[in-house]
Amino acid sequence: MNIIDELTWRGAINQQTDAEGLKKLTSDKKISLYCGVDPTGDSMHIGHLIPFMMMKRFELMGHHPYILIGGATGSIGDPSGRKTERQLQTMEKVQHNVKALSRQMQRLFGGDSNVTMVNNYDWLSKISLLDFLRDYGKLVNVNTMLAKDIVASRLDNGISFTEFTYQILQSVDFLTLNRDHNIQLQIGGADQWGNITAGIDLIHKVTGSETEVYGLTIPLMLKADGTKFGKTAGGAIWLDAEKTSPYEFYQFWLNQDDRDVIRYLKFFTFLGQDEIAELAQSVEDAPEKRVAQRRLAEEVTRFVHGEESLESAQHISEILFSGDIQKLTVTEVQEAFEKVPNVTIAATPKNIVDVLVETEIEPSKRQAREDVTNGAITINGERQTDTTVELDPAKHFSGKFMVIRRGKKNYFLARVAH
Ligand code: 629
Repeated sequence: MNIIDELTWRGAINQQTDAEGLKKLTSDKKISLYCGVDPTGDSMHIGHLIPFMMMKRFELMGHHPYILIGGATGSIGDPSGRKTERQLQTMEKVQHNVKALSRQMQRLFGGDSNVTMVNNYDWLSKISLLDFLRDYGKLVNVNTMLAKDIVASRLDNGISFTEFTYQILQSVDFLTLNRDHNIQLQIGGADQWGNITAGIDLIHKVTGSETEVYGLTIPLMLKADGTKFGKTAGGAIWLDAEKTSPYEFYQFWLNQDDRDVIRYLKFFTFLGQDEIAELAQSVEDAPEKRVAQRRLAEEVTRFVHGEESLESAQHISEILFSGDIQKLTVTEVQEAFEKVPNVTIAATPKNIVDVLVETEIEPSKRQAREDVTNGAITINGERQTDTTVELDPAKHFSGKFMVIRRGKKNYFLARVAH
């Protein structure tokens, strides 16, 4: 199958500068292509994953992807998708983020694959202001720049000259990569259309209109319920395990709506057409089994965090479902209850009612006694109905934690003070 057919059935194509030409080119030969990311943070989130997963698909079909880290553009800031001017980051911060992102990219898409990483600081930082204005500025028309959606939408509130210039920088990248590495295609999310087409214009002006270069964008990921994709109450879903634990990451995918899960399988996994068709059938026939969601969560978690973290995320999920908390390891307890309210308790044994009141899990002794008697309180997975029981924090989880549950769902992680 041709890569463009592959992307088409995945629903991954939004716009192309020349659909017929690109299909022919990619059928005739193996090409080099690129997609960039700016170091605005020290980790990517799942939204970033989309174009890079698509690049990986090009690679699987023998093409050569280049990942560009925007050490230079990241110090300017892309106005795309933003209503207001960005705050400049310090150069130190940019460099720190370049390192962190490069490491993350290398782990996800590097290894022994045929992917090349480049940093546009290597060439953009060397251009003098006069050269910039003479070699490139002279070739771009301000009227055309103003007409780009991104810029046009900012004219009411204003846009600085710095951000306005961003599209020229990204254009110089495409030109440089085309010249030096024969890169013929740039891909990106739908918000990158203006920057990508600006690059193609510049290449044609500098090297001649016969230079064969293409642009392709991927649709913005939407959710069936109209809320923003990739965001939860707790914020973005990050690829860095320190920011979003593998367990939380796994749960995020597991909890997707039946109406969305198949689209996500097409975007975020390498499963083929037949397998995804079977999973689509399972959503139709037995949605309550959530086979598709489980497969999605498994595939994406394995890709981003590796087999071991996947297994631990699955283990935590099973145990929380069964309620058999004591089977969790100390590190699993931390991961499982990272986002629940934390309280502190003393290391010495203490009466259950006192613990509940002192930790403010219960507002009063009366309420605490009532909840214990009614069986609403479990300690480390064991229901406690005796209001005179002494709780010994040393008993489980190496004396580090005690997991307290009130009612069906309210978990508290009690950290034992030492
Ligand atoms: C220099 C910089 C280039 C080519 C691209 C770039 C970065 C680009 C950008 N991309 C977004 C980002 O960095 O801002 N100007 O956060 C982001 N991208 C992935 C997808 C995107 C896009 O990294 O393209 O659409 C998100 O899905 O917003 O020579």
